[in-house]
Amino acid sequence: DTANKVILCRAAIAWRANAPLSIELLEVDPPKACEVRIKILSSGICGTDLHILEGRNKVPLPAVLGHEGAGIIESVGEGVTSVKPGDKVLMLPLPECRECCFCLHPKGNVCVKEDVLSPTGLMLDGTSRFTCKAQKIHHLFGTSTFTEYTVVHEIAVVKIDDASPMNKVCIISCEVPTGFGAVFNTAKVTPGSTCVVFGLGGIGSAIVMACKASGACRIIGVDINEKKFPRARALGVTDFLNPRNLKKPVQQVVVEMTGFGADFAFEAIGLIDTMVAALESCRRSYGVCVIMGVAPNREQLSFDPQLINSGRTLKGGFLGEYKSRDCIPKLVTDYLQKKINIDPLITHTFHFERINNAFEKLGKGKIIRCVLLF
Ligand code: CXF
Ligand code: ZN
Repeated sequence: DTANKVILCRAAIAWRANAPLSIELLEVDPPKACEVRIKILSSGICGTDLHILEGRNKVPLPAVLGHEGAGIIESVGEGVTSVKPGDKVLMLPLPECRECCFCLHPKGNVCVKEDVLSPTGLMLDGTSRFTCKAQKIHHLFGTSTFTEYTVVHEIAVVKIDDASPMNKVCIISCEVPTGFGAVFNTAKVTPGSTCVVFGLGGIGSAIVMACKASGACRIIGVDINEKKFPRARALGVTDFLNPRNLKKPVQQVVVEMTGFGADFAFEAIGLIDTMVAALESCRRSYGVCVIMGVAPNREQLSFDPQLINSGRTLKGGFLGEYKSRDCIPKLVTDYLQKKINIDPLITHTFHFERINNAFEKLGKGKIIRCVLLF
């Protein structure tokens, strides 16, 4: 029985950016009031984790990274009512307190208790539950999944169906809602439309699948890595553009291919230039551009305001604008009932201990989405 005791387990610690993670023994404190401790069974590696490790997006370090996790509740702190030990759960990088103005708004999902916009790497009481080598270790986005055990707030965890395959559903913590929600909730892609997707990684792949499911008749995929093209074609991409092989800017080519531009454009990379290219790729009057990539810290987006004056809409939204606790269990049941398919979104599976290997391959574009198994 481990309840109320410190758990000593293996975790991948990011001591600093631009260095491999180190697998260390981590002390994980018991959950305080309104918190839960989880035994992690699987975790996806998201592009955001890579961007943090590369130092492109800053969070407080040292930290346990990872924000796509599936596991089982080990113990709960005082006052926890929505989950109990033994429950299968997903961890949520955006919490849902159900009390703040954003949670109470019918469309809001960026809860005031989030730790994404200006990350502190701490629990809501300003402390950490992780210690390694007598040093306090930070959390990430209130999740931290690259560890055998983690502690999260009750508002950042949700029970999922007992029949959930735990080696797969972890990607429903971020990749799946981010990609599907960009299409279904933010853009609202319509049948017969033309879409362009910048970046054919994990999020871009999910966007392509959702565009196809929405009845888009043409899906233009843009990526500088041509090795991603055959797989993207199988998911629904009809036309490919490698900007490095073009004599003109890619947005100009998209406009020429489509007459006036795409109906819907998606940016799933996180670069300023591709954000502007996506906006310029969509048509005037009613084109919608959705930015899902997260730009490097402190960079500014600038573009000709006439793009907006002439009727384009520029949008974005964390986690595909899904309210996390309300909607993520439903995505899991939709998967179990075969209403949505997520299997093609997992390209590799690695044992947790091989996490550095997975990051190295992800950095080189050799992996789309890897699931770590514990
Ligand atoms: C992150 C950052 C914003 C909240 C969800 C997780 N998005 C994509 O990786
Ligand atoms: Zn993510």
